[in-house]
Amino acid sequence: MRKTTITTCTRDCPNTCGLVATVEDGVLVALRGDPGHPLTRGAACHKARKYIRRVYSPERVVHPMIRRDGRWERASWDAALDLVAERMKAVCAKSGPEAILHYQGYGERTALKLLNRYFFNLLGGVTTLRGSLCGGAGQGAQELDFGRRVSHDPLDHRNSRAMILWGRNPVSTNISLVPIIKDIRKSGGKLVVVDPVRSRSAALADHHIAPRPGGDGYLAMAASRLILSAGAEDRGFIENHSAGFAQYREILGRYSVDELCERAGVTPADAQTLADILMRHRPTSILLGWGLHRYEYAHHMIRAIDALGAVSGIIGVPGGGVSQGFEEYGPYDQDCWGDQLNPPRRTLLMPRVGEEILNAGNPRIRMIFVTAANPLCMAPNSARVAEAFDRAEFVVYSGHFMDDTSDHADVFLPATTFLEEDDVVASYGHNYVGPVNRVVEPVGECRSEFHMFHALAARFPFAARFRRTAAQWLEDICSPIRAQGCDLEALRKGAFRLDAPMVPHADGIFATPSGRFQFMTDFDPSVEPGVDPRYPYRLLTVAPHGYICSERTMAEHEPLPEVRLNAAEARRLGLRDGMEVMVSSPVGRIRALLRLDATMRRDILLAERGGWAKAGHGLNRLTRDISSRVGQGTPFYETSVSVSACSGDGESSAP
Ligand SMILES: Nc1nc2c(c(=O)[nH]1)N[C@H]1C(S)=C(S)[C@@H](COP(=O)(O)OP(=O)(O)OC[C@H]3O[C@@H](n4cnc5c(=O)[nH]c(N)nc54)[C@H](O)[C@@H]3O)O[C@H]1N2
Ligand SMILES: Nc1nc2c(c(=O)[nH]1)N[C@H]1C(S)=C(S)[C@@H](COP(=O)(O)OP(=O)(O)OC[C@H]3O[C@@H](n4cnc5c(=O)[nH]c(N)nc54)[C@H](O)[C@@H]3O)O[C@H]1N2
Ligand code: SF4
Ligand SMILES: [Mo]
Repeated sequence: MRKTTITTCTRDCPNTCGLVATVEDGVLVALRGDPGHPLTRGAACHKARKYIRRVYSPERVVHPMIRRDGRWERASWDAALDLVAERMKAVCAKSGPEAILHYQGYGERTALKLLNRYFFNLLGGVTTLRGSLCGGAGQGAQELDFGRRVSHDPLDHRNSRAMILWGRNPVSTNISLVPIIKDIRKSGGKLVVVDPVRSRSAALADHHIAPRPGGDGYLAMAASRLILSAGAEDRGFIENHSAGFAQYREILGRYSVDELCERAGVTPADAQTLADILMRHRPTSILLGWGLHRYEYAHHMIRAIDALGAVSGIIGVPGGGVSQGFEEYGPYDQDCWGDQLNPPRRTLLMPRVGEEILNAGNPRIRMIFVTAANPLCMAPNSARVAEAFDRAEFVVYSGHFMDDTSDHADVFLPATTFLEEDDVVASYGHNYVGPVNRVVEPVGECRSEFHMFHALAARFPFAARFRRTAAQWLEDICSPIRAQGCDLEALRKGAFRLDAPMVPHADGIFATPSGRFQFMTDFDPSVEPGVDPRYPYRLLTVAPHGYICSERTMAEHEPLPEVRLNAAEARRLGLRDGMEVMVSSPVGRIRALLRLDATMRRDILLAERGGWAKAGHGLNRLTRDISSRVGQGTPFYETSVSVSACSGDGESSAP
């Protein structure tokens, strides 16, 4: 029997594709793009096809497990949930609910996920996280300039006569932008990629500008100066819709264009190229990526780019804008999180989660419950995170595979994938909300987190307040979507475009205190960290092309992670292609396989994030756990490293 079902990909990816799943005799055999999806239009990435292998992987954990005397044993759901409930009750009775930390990750961000936190709020309100491992800094910076971060609908980029991908690599991370880019170029428009690395997207570009990591603010200021000195700025916008221009201009006046370019690590010709694109290809759209967020002073860069957009007259204009992301939890009834049920509870800063858990007192963190995350691999300074998890008495892990985090857990609750559950998902890359329709029966004994928390709630006095069907809950959670005229039955059949502007700020009104676009007025580069000569290379751990974050299996790992270094730099260090090297940072070190690259900047070491520590990867053993100054983001790239040859015994030796 062959059957097709439409659904939506819920993986941590801004594309949020509409999919068509084909099932034969109850087994998923194909996962393709849904041609009926208005934005993703039948495209889906190679990772979608590969996902079938993940669903049926022999490594997938498909039964609840309890660790006894250090060894995992298969358990029934009743035994696992009884144990979890018993420990929760004991911790709450003795230390209060804030002794429990709920760590909700980015693995799946659907409507029903709101109920995970609702459960913990019914429990009395536990410790949760604040800040972000992903987009915090960019959001915080854009809120300062625009009041709210609102992006152009991706379909509006079709009106662009040029596009600047700034720290973003959609060929790997956001494929539905690729046909739009190709169309812009086909009609004579230009693509500029600003990225220290020659990414796959740079290969599509007319111009690739490679600033030093974190140097983008100066590049943006240089281009802005050039536009101003050509008299090509948008006077009308500046006078009628902005605030702070005089101070911004004063900041620009502190440097010559050459000085700015030098600080950015680019040539004056690069800055001129950027300015020329903005002056001659009106309108140009600027798309900010997440690569820009991972710096302590990310707001210096992002605010300077926003200001460049304002000077060049692309704000509020079709085909223009400085766009970044969308609110994936935005379209739901926020009361369903349940935060209003309790007074405000303790939160821990996500970018420093290891340290924060270790320092939490009164009560200390005694129990950790992880959903859809792999913090032991993906949070910075993972050795510290491991120490923190080991300090907790009891760790519950809901997930798919025996990854780095489950290695520190006491109970493993096997979760379904999106192909085995009914839900609704919005996107952080566009304005459509889509149906998650169950395509196959849950593999083994896997349960959706909704059913997990439902069964767990049944063990508590508040059971009745959770006890409703998923469909009933979705009616409530999605009530704002229903109010926009989309009933859930219609949503099961296809994506719905939320009520969101195609072109934000077209009315020239901003949600800032002045109601105007706010130019940056407090730029002080003296606070930015300098380079420690012992660690001369900036470690960039970027999104891999083949995987999403740490979603892999043990079998999919090469023995060592690859790191890429400029070839001349490697020669200077006496290192050769294919050599095993030791990469050291102020917080840790790892072994890696060295690859040389003749085209790369000399001041970076490039690697792909997401490989597991237990498989010999674990790049976050190197990263520093600090928080961005604005937006509580995680400056993963604020880590500098040294590279040296490995001697056989695991000690590093100077070349
Ligand atoms: N294939 C795949 N797709 C994914 C993911 C994945 O892991 N794999 N992850 C998903 C997630 S969680 C996210 S947040 C998004 C991320 O999506 P993107 O932002 O597109 O991807 P990143 O690799 O995080 O960063 C983009 C680029 O920023 C560059 N960069 C680093 N530092 C700087 C800098 O100082 N200046 C400039 N101009 N550029 C810089 C990097 O070299 C990189 O090429 O992708 C999502 N999609
Ligand atoms: N060094 C370095 N580290 C980084 C970054 C970087 O650029 N460099 N980028 C950061 C970014 S942008 C992000 S978003 C974070 C991601 O950080 P995390 O969210 O902690 O990590 P993921 O690898 O996405 O792990 C998500 C897990 O959830 C599982 N999962 C998926 N759906 C479900 C579900 O419904 N229920 C349950 N229980 N599990 C599910 C997946 O199988 C996967 O194991 O990592 C950050 N870490
Ligand atoms: S991973 Fe991203 S691009 Fe691939 S199918 Fe899912 S949403 Fe689409
Ligand atoms: Mo992310």
